[in-house]
Amino acid sequence: MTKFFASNRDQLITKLNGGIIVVSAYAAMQRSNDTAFTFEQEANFWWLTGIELPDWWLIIDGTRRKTWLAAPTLSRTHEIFDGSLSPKEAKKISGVDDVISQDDAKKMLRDIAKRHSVVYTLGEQPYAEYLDFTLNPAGRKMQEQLERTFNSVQDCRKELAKLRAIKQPEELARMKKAVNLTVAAFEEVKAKLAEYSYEYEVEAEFSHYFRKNGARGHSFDPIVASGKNTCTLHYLENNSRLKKRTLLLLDIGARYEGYSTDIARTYSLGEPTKRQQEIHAAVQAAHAEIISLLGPDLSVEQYQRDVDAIMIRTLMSVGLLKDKSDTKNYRKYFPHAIGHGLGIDPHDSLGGPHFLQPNMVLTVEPGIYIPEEGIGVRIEDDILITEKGHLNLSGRLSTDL
Ligand SMILES: [Mn+2]
Repeated sequence: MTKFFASNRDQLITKLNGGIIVVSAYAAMQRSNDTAFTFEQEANFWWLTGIELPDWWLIIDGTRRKTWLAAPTLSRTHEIFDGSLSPKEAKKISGVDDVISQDDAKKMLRDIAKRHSVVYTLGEQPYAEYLDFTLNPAGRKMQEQLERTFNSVQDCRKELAKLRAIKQPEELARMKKAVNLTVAAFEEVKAKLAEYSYEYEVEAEFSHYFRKNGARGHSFDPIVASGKNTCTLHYLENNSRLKKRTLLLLDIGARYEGYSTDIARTYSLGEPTKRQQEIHAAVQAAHAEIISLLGPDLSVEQYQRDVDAIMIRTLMSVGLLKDKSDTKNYRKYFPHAIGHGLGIDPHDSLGGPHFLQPNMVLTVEPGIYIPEEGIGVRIEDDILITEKGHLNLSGRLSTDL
């Protein structure tokens, strides 16, 4: 993959017309007392370097086409407990010209700032205010440090998102493996459905399957929701007893070789009721119809209008909407987006395109949630946009109840 990371840096240099780019890896985050959460790298940093460790920096001089990694200075204790990466190994993974210390990097940046007034970095994440959690501090720290050195610090998140939205052959190969692994796990769980008594047993089956087959684990915390829990969109407790004649909503994806999957199916526990069958069939039909719309050059605005029309018609067909103008109930019974980009992150940015393009990967996940009836159904597939249309990467997994 060394060539892949090097060519990604070249693509970014071209996109920014040369220029100086400095980005930081994520920092490790505290779990409790003196232990850290399992480290997950910032997706852009990984895409540019392949380095999976915290606190490293990438420096790109786009004018001279030179690249460096700056290694954090680790204490001896830190090295003994957490291991480290030698400069030689880091160079081999990333293909950068050189690996230097962060003290040397700071001196170098002061020097570069004499010739360049502008530096690009990954600033504060957009929508930061809407996210109800604390962001990783590494990006902000880097931004503040650069503001002390350069006249102007500019954000290159958008440019990176646009580049990353178009998946390359190496990435598609990995994503297909991740999808196949997730599909196989769903098939195994569905075949053994009668054996489980609690939601967490189903979760454990997926975790076991993923790790046993070499996946890092889950792309996101798995959703295993039964009965009324199916109406909580991001239900994560996964601890209820499975009751007969209720639904089981599974929204899960393996993370494999750096790439995410995101698939949802809704199954019935025992014989489904007439109403459960009716709602499931309605979502299943909408899901197939929406996927059939996808292809290159589809206007994103037009797609959203068509999705709304299909979902409104679907909700009317099962008696949940009286007419098209009832937007309040439309948002009540289908309260989330129809999908999102997929890649290194389970919610990868598509770079805000006006039209879909070949080699974008996105999810399609219509759902209907009726809290007053304890019925929630979601069906989600991972779709690759191709030159001629689309390919449903998870399409071989049955969407049946
Ligand atoms: Mn999703």
